[in-house]
Amino acid sequence: MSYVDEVIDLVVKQNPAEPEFHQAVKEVLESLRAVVEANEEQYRKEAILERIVNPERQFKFRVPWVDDKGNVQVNTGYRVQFNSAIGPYKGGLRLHPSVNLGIIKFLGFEQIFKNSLTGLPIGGGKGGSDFDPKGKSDREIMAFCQSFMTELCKYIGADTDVPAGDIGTGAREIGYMFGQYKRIRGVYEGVLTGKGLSYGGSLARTEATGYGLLYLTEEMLKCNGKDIKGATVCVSGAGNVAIYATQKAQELGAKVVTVSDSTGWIYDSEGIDVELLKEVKEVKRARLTEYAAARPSAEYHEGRGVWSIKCDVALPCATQNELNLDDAKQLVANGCYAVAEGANMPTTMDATEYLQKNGVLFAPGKAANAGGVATSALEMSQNSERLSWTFEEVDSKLKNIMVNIFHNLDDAAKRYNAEGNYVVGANIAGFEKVVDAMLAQGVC
Ligand code: NDP
Ligand code: 2IT
Repeated sequence: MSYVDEVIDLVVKQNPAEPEFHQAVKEVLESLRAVVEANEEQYRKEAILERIVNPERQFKFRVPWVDDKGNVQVNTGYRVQFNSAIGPYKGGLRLHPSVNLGIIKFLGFEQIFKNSLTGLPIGGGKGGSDFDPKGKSDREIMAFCQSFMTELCKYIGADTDVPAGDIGTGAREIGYMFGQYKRIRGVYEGVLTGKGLSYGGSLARTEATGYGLLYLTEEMLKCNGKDIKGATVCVSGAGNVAIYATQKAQELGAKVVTVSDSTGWIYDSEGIDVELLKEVKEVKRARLTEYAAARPSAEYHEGRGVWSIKCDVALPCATQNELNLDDAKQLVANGCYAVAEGANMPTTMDATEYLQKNGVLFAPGKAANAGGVATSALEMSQNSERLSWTFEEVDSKLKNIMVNIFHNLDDAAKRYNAEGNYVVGANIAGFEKVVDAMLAQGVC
């Protein structure tokens, strides 16, 4: 059996009931076959693959907090410190009822390669909790965040592990967590990114994931003889990534006709009104029905259905496995020619293969959504030098990073005879740097 297959089997055996983690490992290792075969003897001897699929450390902890009725609620918190070969652990905190160890491990594993692709010195980590922020008062959110950080603060630090936002964790939650860290540890340092601008946050971090997605998509289209200008785009999600992806797509001359949330989706024939979407989602924290109520050109539909709308470019920006084989067939039948993942692993493996086989340009999340974490690393730099850069400075660095990422994947795919396969390119380019650092640092 090949080394890759042996390690995939081992991961499935050693991590039962963690299907998303298995999926992420399979996707990465399948892409690395050619590299692993070329270095098999050394990698086996050094147990490179066994090491890379095992987190360096993982924490699971109790998070008790008091709700508005005076009752104690208990959630579970996680932080997985996956790989520190190229820098301190870096990655977001997800607050969603679906969170479990397997979800955090899949996200942490992806983060290793994503962070490597940014070209910046950040290792891979991820955390979160099964806490559901929906319907909670501000005081309840604060109570949860303070309790969560009371435990998490023992394991993180500006040079150790620097968490940030993800699903359910935005500026409000980061603020409460930062305050609690400072209070317990007594240090004012860049221990979290995505902070508010008044206490060490970076301009353009809020926009960075969505903007970065469009910078990479624009470059991918350009290099394949297409143009984002004039394209019809379907976006899923209506959170941080989806909102700023929509905004940048429209700035670049595309028309975004859909967004979605966990209960339904919008088709807006006139193009999504981003200011209205921000008002509904960022300010009121309301459902998309409110968007439809305020906008005559918008239709609201219950359930899922974004990928049934005819488009040139599809940008899944909500959550994992939200674009399946049937959706991929529909996109291809409707003439879609590019898919770029704003979310982490939103496309199932069979859907990805179908899209690629049918000539659809496919940019995987670990490359396409790397603008968020890259700008987090720029926030860390600003915190270290105790300076703040202008919006234009951060945004132009972000754009350069995304264009470079695209060319790195493109080159890596070509080097291994997989031209145009950006999944293979991203995994190889991300892996090479991490492995080089791991080998240099000896057995650790
Ligand atoms: P938000 O919490 O801001 O928004 C998430 C959006 O996706 C919401 O519209 C939410 O609907 C929807 N959603 C979440 N879970 C589900 C689900 N199970 N089924 C259907 N819809 C769902 O998160 P972000 O925008 O920050 O994150 C979106 C994706 O992008 C995630 O995969 C995240 O890991 C990834 N990502 C985020 C980065 C960042 O910087 N924030 C960086 C890189 C990747 P509702 O409003 O109903 O909850
Ligand atoms: O998935 C991701 O890359 C994020 N949620 C952002 C992580 C970060 O540290 O900014």
